[in-house]
Amino acid sequence: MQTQTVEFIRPVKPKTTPQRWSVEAVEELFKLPFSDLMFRAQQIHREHFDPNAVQLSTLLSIKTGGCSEDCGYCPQSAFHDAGVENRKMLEVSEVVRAAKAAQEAGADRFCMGAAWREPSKEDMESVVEMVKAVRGLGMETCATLGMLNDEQTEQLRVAGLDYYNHNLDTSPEFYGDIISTRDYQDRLDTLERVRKAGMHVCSGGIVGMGEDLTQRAGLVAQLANMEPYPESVPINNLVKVEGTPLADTADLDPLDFVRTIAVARITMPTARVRLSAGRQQMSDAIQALCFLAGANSIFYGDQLLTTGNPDVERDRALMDKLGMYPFAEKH
Ligand code: SAM
Ligand code: DTB
Ligand code: SF4
Repeated sequence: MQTQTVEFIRPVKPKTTPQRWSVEAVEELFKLPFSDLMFRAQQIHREHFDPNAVQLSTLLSIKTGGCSEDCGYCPQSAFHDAGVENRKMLEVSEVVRAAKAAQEAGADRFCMGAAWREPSKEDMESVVEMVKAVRGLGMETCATLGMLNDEQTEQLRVAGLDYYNHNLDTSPEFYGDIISTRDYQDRLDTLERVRKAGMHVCSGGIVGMGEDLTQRAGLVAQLANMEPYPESVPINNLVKVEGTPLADTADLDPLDFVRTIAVARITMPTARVRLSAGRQQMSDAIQALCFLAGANSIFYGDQLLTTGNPDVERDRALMDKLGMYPFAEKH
């Protein structure tokens, strides 16, 4: 791995590394002076990663809309009228075509997302074929399909799934304000099954949903205290979609988003922290601060699931401007 650590900012290991992060300790990190927080995050980032390399994941919605869950942020919930057209599952050939295009554009991971509470037996048959085919292209595979049982995690592992994305989304205390059709424990149970099956865990959350600082810290503490913590941690800024209950939520101060990235980096030093949804609405300057705070992964390609993302040209220009490069091209 290429390291570019300069002597005078060589990371200093804290004398006592907390094994478990209390919500209070995470909240204290959030309250640090901005420069001190960024400095700590940079130290830890450089201890574990090439600070100029960014991992690129492309998303594809393999089944869109009509979801039976009532997540307040999500345009794909059947409870809301966000104008998303319900579509049946894509054919395997369509998924492979999209994965090849993503690979040619420089993505190294391909994430297949479905608007399901959980996949059915028939759904799993198609998903298994998709995972095998994308893996066959030499890409890392990721899927996000809702809740899984033991049989399904095993099927995905055998098919060659590298990562399973299942977000905790917010703190246990705020969860009920956002979702009523499932419990926090349901999410934790699926994550445990994914881990037990031997796949990498991708789990993060959304900020800017009206949570207070303690609740934001509560999400990070939950993630950081998982044993082990997730290999991949997507931090999403709420994309406000007309027709969803959260459409009129007050804007999060962009610097508070940057702080969340920094706190995730400090509490989960070896995780890939992904600057996820919300980049289209973000300035280059804020994105640069997110990279400085320890983000080292992005969604790459002009579409998230149902909403937009910066196009490849804008992201390539941003990487060039910052002297950054795709992780897979240099490593
Ligand atoms: N249905 C599956 C599930 O909920 O796990 C997989 C797809 S779901 C769309 C994946 C994740 O997208 C959610 O957990 C949430 O974190 C994120 N997401 C959905 N709508 C969003 C929005 N409007 N803004 C930011 N993130 C969002
Ligand atoms: C994640 O944490 N964010 C992605 C991915 N995992 C599946 C999804 C973002 C969705 C944003 C709203 C949309 O495009 O529908
Ligand atoms: Fe369904 Fe996932 Fe959207 Fe919730 S976040 S409504 S489970 S697609």
